[in-house]
Amino acid sequence: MLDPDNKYYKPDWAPSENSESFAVRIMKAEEKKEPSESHASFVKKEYSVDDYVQGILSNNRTILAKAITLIESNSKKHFDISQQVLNKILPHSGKSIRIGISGVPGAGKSTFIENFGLFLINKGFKVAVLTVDPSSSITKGSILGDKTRMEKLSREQNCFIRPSPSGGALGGVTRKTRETILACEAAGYDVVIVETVGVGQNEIAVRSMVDFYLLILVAGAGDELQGIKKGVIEIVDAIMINKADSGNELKANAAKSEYESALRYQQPFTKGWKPKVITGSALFGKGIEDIWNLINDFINITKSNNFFEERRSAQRIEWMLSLTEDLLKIKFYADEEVKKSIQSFKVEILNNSISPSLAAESLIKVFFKSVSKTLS
Ligand SMILES: Nc1nc2c(ncn2[C@@H]2O[C@H](COP(=O)(O)OP(=O)(O)OP(=O)(O)O)[C@@H](O)[C@H]2O)c(=O)[nH]1
Ligand SMILES: [Mg+2]
Repeated sequence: MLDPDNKYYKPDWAPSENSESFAVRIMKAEEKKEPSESHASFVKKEYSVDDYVQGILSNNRTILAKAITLIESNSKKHFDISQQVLNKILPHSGKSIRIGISGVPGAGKSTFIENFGLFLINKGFKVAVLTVDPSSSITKGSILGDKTRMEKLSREQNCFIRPSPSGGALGGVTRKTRETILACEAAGYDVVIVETVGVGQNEIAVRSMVDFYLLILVAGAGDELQGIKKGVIEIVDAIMINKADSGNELKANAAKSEYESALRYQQPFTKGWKPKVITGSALFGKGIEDIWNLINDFINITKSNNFFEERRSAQRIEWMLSLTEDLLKIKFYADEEVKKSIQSFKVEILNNSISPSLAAESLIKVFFKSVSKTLS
């Protein structure tokens, strides 16, 4: 039988006899399907604040992802909704272990996170991975696209992977990542990993939102500090010398000793904890368990000396202050009176008829006056 599934039919003009040998067949068109109820509601539905809150708390991944999209949005309306959602989920956040991971491009961060994440999932944990691309404000995130591949991990039900988009409005990537951490925690993720490429400023930002900070380096990549600013070594809790495999073990061990002695002479960043250096191979799964044991020791020590909570509290306060600064800046530059004055001061400065300091002070006065007018 030519067409057991009845998928094809003969055209009207086909000869009625000898039909099996006639070469032309027409495939039946698929019946047009209406979008299913759930699909339609996914596309169209506007969720209320409570829908978001309930969805997040019950770990509905679709709603969690949509809530993060709101957090990431630069629109004022989305920002307002996301803040209401965050306020409601705040009491349910904070229960995860937050781990920051930095390292130069190609050090093996993603490979490590994939194997480490799978290791944690096997232990029964739920893992969220947020990847921060510092260059995204310049490249609009294009670099990240093909660098976030953690294929095996992303297929796991108990894993949630989310790249952070470019900066934009208030607080930029930092605000978005911090708030995304809170949403993931409220959804029940036990370990939240924040990956960032090491280019200086970002390590400090990531350090300010995590409990444990791991730097991944590779031995024998020329300069021992590999473009990692020296200051970064001062904020680490552990360094993993990666790619200690395929004949690279000796170099890795030498690098380990070097970093150990560098760390010996510096003030530990975390009270009661001496930063550790280990060698490993993210690709072959070496050192994964060591890092997890180390993190557990770290959590035990910092919880028993209270530093864990102290640091989290300090991070929250610091966060409020830095947002206030950002907010002031945004409002300042958006003020019409300020905009006009900046233009006229520019001319005066170029004419040397006012000093930059005096102009700056005057601008602040213009701003305050304008604000008090709008308030009265
Ligand atoms: N031999 C060896 N290769 C590794 C190891 N870890 C990662 N690699 C390889 O190094 C390359 C870069 O690894 P990634 O995990 O993408 O590195 P990354 O630090 O996330 O890189 P960026 O996201 O670009 O900053 C890939 O080809 C990996 O297969 C390792 O332990 N040993
Ligand atoms: Mg990566």
